[in-house]
Amino acid sequence: MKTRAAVAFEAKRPLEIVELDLEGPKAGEVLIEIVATGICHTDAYTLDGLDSEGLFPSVLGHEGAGIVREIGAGVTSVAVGDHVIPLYTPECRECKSCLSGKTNLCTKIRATQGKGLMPDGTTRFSYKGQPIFHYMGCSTFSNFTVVPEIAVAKIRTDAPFQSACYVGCGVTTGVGAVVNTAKVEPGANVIVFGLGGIGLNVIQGARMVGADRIIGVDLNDDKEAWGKRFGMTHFVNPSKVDGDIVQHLIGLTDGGADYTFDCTGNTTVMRQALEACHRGWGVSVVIGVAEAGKEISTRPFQLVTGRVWKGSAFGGARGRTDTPKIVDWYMNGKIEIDPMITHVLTLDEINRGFDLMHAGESIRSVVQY
Ligand code: NAD
Ligand code: AHE
Ligand code: ZN
Repeated sequence: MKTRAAVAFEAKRPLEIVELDLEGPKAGEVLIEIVATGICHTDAYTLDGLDSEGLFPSVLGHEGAGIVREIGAGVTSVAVGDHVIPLYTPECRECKSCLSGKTNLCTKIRATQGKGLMPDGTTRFSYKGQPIFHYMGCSTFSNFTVVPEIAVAKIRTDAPFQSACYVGCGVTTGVGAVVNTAKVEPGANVIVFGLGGIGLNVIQGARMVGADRIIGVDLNDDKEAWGKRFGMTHFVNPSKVDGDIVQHLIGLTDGGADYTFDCTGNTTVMRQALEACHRGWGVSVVIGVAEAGKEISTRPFQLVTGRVWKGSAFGGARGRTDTPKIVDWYMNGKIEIDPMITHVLTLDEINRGFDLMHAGESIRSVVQY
């Protein structure tokens, strides 16, 4: 079949809207009509050539929602007509990682997914006879996409696609990092670095679990109002602090935060986030994705004295099990999504979504097909 898609032919070049050829689903695969997709900073990072796993030409996009249009042989967990979210973190429920109960990082198809291929080692997309790579196992910047069954979460049919797509990455990543990874408890002090599409979801997750002080840190003053809208109690712009930002934050939290979250991808900020944690028990969670070649560092004494440095992918959420529950939380009013969707674009306008993100003018842009 044919599908309209925004293709990343090369790094650092705008996406091109073209018609691709798409092979139907093979055994264990599902054809999804994507109805809406968000644009996450990770898509921009890959397009900018900063991802060591980045492949071109490819169809980017990993934050989508849509409808199952066809299933391959042997598919049993979803049916034609189901409303679904494609998952960049699948859940096979039989690999060592899934069975461990200790991680959401299913390993069943990670090797081929990282090479831009389906589990059988081939790609379903092509353009003028040349293969086009998949991206993060999702490729939601195409109106139709094929994904493995273990990477499909079935969601309720009354959830609007425009909001549900954000659960495919940003909402789950931010809220999940609070609930699953850090396990923030009521009354805790929290610092969130970077108040974009992820950081604001960390803030609303912290509010949901009853955190006390929720401090937001961002270089962009416009983010103060955004943070307050979702539960932030204090805002700090590091460029306006006299002296050391870490000491300033430690002063605001009576010796350091119980939990800090990096949502910037900047390795200097990651270090500040760790060092702004309370001696003895503070936990710092790295969510931001750093560019290829970057490394983090701190004095080991920071860890010897009880701070814990950890990371979170997809908010520690088990894709097929937890994603439908997060959609329920949204539908039941436990969390908000709609106000964060600042721009709704057509596929032809997708490059504007990247421009808005880089200019700090959007929280989430969503492409509606
Ligand atoms: P975004 O562009 O919407 O937001 C980033 C925010 O960080 C902006 O408000 C920006 O002003 C702020 N910022 C940038 N540099 C800063 C600095 N030095 N100090 C303070 N604030 C700074 O991006 P997003 O979509 O929210 O994504 C945030 C990060 O999370 C990215 O690195 C993205 O790749 C990553 N991410 C990780 C996961 C995961 O599973 N771990 C999932 C989604 C996104
Ligand atoms: N491919 C990069 C790392 C990219 C990365 O860390 N991706 C996150 C999701 S970001 C979503 O917006 C993730 O879940 N990683 C786990 C995984 O298995 O990819 C690199 O550095 O090579
Ligand atoms: Zn993402």
